[in-house]
Amino acid sequence: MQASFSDRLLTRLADARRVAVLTGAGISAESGIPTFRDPDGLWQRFKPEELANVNAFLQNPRLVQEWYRHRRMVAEKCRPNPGHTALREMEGLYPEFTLITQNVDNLHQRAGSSRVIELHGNISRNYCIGCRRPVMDDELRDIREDKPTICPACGGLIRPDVVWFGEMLPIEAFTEAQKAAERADVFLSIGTSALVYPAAGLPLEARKHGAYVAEINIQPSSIADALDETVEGKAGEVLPRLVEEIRQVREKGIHR
Ligand code: BJW
Repeated sequence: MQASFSDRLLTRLADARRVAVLTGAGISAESGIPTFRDPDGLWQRFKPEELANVNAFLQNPRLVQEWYRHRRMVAEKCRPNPGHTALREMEGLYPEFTLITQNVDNLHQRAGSSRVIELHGNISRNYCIGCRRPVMDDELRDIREDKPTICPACGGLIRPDVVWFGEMLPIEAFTEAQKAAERADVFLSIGTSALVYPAAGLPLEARKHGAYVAEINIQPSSIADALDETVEGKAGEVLPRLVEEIRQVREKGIHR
């Protein structure tokens, strides 16, 4: 069954000048990238405490590097889906449109979204924990199968440029995301379980500051009760229809 949009959501989106969007792993699920917490998600097979924190990395850098290398390869082979494309199109509908993502997979950028605020980093980048220098993939050619990858310049361990549990989010990115949430007329939270903070607090902040806040998810998230509405459905199906309907409402001047 196709999800339908409330009159309020369509009217608010048709009239809005400032729209902010937060995306999570669910938007990339239809591209073939597993989410974290769904039944077939990454955390069913690998525990976050084993792979997504700095102590795990220091204890077994080779395992963590290998896991991220594998995920990087998967992400590179996947393609943006109609959900990513619809958000790129949505950007053109508003004078102020802010796309905030928790995803590290680069798919919004590859879909052509012009500015993406990355809260949890990007799996395609690495840096050295010794000299903090960004390390490019082509510098990592001499990878030894049995040894952790180290910095060609200083010998420090190379880690993915992502945010693990217990680490601060990039301050500039988070500040921008907060500002966008506070200013938004409409805030959309898409494909996220809203379990991980501080990102999960953004829709709540937006609502506190007067935005109409809707989520798009295959099931209500952990914060659904605190939002204005949940549109149940797959992001890759719901978002293209939403963009189309916003255009129609505007063209016909129908404010239902
Ligand atoms: C579909 C769909 C389809 C499926 N269409 N939908 C306040 C309260 C409690 C705890 C804390 C708090 N503040 C901070 C914390 C601690 C912690 C935290 O939040 N813990 C909770 C888990 C309890 N947060 C942190 O540690 C953060 N740092 C921080 O706060 O710094 C300050 C500090 C410093 C020092 C000490 C203490 C504090 C950092 C969080 C970093 C998160 N990192 C990860 C890994 C990134 C790297 C990697 O990719 O490996 O980020 S964890 C993982 O979860 C990843 C994701 O970005 C993040 C969110 O997951 P997401 O995107 O929501 O995915 P899922 O799988 O959970 O959900 C998918 C959703 O999609 C589901 O709802 C589906 O239904 C839906 N879906 N298919 C639409 N087709």
